[in-house]
Amino acid sequence: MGAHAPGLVRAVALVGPTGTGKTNLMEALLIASGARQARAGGGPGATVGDSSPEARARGHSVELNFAGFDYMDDSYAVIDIPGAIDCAAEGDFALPAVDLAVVVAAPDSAKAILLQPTLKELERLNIPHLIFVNRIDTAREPLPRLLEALAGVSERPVVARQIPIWDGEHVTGYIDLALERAFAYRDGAASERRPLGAHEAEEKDARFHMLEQLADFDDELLEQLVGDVTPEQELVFADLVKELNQGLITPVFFGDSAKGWGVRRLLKALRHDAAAPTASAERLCADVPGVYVIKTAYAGQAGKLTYARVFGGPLADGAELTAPDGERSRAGGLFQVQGAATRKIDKARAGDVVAIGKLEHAAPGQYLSARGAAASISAKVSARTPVYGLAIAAKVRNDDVRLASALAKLVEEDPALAVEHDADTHEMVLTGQSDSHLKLALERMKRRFTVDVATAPPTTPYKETITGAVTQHARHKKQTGGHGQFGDVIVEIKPLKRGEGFQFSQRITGGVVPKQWIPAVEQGVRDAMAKGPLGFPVTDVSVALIDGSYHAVDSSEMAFRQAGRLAMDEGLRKCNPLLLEPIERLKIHVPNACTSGVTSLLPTKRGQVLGFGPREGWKGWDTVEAYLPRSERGALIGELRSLSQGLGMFEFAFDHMTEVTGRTADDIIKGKAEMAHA
Ligand SMILES: Nc1nc2c(ncn2[C@@H]2O[C@H](COP(=O)(O)OP(=O)(O)O)[C@@H](O)[C@H]2O)c(=O)[nH]1
Ligand SMILES: [Mg+2]
Repeated sequence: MGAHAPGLVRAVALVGPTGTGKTNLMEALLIASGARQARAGGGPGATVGDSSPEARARGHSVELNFAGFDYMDDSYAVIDIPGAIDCAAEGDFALPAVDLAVVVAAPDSAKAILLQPTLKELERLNIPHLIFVNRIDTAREPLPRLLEALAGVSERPVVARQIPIWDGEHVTGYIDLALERAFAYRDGAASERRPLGAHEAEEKDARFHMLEQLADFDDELLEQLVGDVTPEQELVFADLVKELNQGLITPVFFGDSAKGWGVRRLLKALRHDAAAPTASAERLCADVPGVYVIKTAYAGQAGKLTYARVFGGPLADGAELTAPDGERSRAGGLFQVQGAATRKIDKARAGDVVAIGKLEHAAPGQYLSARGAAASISAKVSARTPVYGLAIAAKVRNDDVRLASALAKLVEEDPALAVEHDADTHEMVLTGQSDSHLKLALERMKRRFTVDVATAPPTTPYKETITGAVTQHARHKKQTGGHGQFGDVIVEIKPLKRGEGFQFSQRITGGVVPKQWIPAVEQGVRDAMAKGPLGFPVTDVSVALIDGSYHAVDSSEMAFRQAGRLAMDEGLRKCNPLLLEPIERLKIHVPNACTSGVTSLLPTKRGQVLGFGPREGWKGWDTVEAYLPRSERGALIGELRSLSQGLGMFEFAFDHMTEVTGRTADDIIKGKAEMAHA
């Protein structure tokens, strides 16, 4: 990058679905601003973004790309946010930092729905955003249809600031509705002004519609329109800027990043329309100087790097920053980031997005205060439900400790990852957004921390119970040399209602089992319930100790525990054991065109649809409520996404255990027995 421009430093996010050309648009902005030379070829590896081995291997972005450029008097920090679900959390934490988001869309009304999750999040966070319809050279449908589709997925009115000019089947230029000027696109260069000519009537209509939309939020403009007064150009521009930044409208621009069409026009929109960083600081309620943390990463030799945006004043290398919990750490190096390249700097300007070295106390979404006392901000990034899990274990046993430390770093870097230790199955389960999300994380871990892991679908925590009752006698008796062992009990074993768990009681009279050993009997009973006759933990059983006997010398705690265990081992087998499986209650959210796909998918997975209706707060979406066996959830997210253009999502919670019988039960029991012998 060249010398710093003297003006504002603004941060802009490029967001939207995968493949709409965000990374390409970042490149085009860098080229159009003169920060970078145009390159022949293109594709992954040729752009500033997507330089990591993981991104290159996949041919699309899998992490945030950072770059910056100067344009006219101002500077811009651009964050290219990938659309893939595999790195969704990174984007979640980046959005609150920016002054403006450019939602990059395909020129296809059928794909407009893909923008909805992004638009919802921008609306929720109240971040000013515009839509850039990219690849306009491939557009084949009339503008009104596209605009209608965009309006269908945006809570705010979408306002076309331009209309495309068609030459037969192809778009060759645009009319700027604010300036009332026509332009012909030129590859890699500024567009060329043309006379409005035959487009005049069309322009007048479209402009009038734009003014009507603006007038919905401006009485002065409304009066002028009603009174047939031609509004001052100044007023129109002022309204466009104000209504964008107040979150009242979402303007729409067109272009083609690969050809460089409309990119200079977009630069001008950033310059004229994007709010100053002070507005974002206000939105975040960041009223002390400091930095908003976008992302943290462990970068080999360099150690921990914190990507953050500077607010409220410049930040010098060595500055002390206070985390929300009051912990302090010092900036150990400041870096300007341009894709894979970093350049050391002494000072970051207010508004800059920089990488900060060795900040021990920093996590995504935090605001670190440069003023000593901890500060808090208003942005609440919502956590993503971990919808997919894999059981993991180090391939080499000696790697266990290194695996734990590598996982801790992975989880810190990617807030959508979590590691759970399943108390029932004793497995370590890595959870996240999808199979590819977890594979990506493990691939990174292998490359950066050289820890290799084996993965498997997580084991379902089945249980078993009984349907019959029995009164069981058991005696543990051993005579080995001097001291013997003697414990003798009679227990009543009965089934409980589903979900009641375990109850133990005793009705011992006359001290036939001495009081001090009754807890040992209960312990023995519990020991046996850890693994019942079918091989699973036993639940929903009541056990009463009703009788027994002891030996003055040989009885002991150990002996009674053993007797309790024996009684259960023998007794449970006589009570018609029954397999139980966990059932979860799901809320599945999909665009309503996919609702019937979901309701017919669920029964094929032994699921039970409880009902469906409109999703709260999401126009055009439904929420399907259902019961689904836990064991079927692993495959659900993949199938759900494939029937919903990747948009489907769900929440789940354990609901109840239910009986499994027949073939399904036989297979599960056989599988467990084979595992035990393996
Ligand atoms: N024809 C055309 N191709 C584009 C355009 N923008 C991006 N592409 C291509 O579309 C593919 C995906 O672009 P990319 O920038 O990686 O998309 P992203 O997933 O949004 O970052 C790449 O092969 C680009 O070269 C465009 O405006 N026109
Ligand atoms: Mg990309």
